[in-house]
Amino acid sequence: MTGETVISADQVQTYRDKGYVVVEDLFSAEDVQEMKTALDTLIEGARGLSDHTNVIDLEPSHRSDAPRVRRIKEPFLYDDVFNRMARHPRLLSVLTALLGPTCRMHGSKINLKSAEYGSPVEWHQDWAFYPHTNDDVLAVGVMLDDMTEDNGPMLCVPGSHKGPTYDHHQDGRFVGAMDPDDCPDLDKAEMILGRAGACSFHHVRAVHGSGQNTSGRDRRLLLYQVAAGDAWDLRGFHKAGTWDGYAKTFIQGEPTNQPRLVEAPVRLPYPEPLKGGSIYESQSVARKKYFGTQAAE
Ligand SMILES: O=C(O)CCC(=O)C(=O)O
Repeated sequence: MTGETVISADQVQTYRDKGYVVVEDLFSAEDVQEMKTALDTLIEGARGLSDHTNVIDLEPSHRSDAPRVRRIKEPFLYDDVFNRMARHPRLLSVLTALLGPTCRMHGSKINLKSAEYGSPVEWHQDWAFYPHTNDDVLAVGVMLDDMTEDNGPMLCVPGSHKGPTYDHHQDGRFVGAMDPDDCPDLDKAEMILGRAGACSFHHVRAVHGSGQNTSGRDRRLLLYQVAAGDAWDLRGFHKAGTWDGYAKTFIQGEPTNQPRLVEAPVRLPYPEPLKGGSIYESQSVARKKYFGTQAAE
């Protein structure tokens, strides 16, 4: 630990009240460049692909000779820089303030949201995907580019983390998106903005989404899903497989077999989605869309 204060008491209160907060300059320009270089290498794997893989999720307008990537899945498995950055002392200092001294990273992804065509993400709550025994669970959004008003910034509904868990099902199957008419407060959503190197922290129950990027500038966002060490995934070990695999997901502190339980409204993401692989694929079959999509050239 550096011992320095990375997040102020006011910012912690903002997170508690609104369900999200942005911390500027969490990563240095050198850190961001290192992550972008690793990302460029991962993206090269899309050339020649005709379908999504376990690593790469493709934009609808992708062509094998003109690759367009929507998401890199679990980047920390493929380049150690994403592991190191998840354990960066400045990030751990913020996670300690928001979640406590014991935390585990249970997932990670990079949403590319490329200039001119980067796909929208429909309104949802992460809690609908991975409910836990308590809701000290959040997503860190590491801004690899400036996130501005016009490049498809993340939008969050203030206070929604204290509200209901919305239905993310359609025709009895999990679809990974809410019916936008169910939430009366979408018009109160705020843009999550910041410079490259800033991080957003959004609560697992916060209602959020983002529009298409029709601007001329990329909006690459690395997301780390982090849970307090005593928050147990209600789906069980899930990807971790075994206790040893689970223990390896801890980025600070040690695992416990005595999870903390709190009262919170839960809906499980079952029956499984008709289309799996990524949130984009699951949401693609949702009939009611909120965010428009312009056909990409
Ligand atoms: O990239 C975004 O704007 C939204 C991210 C998100 O909510 C997700 O990928 O689950």
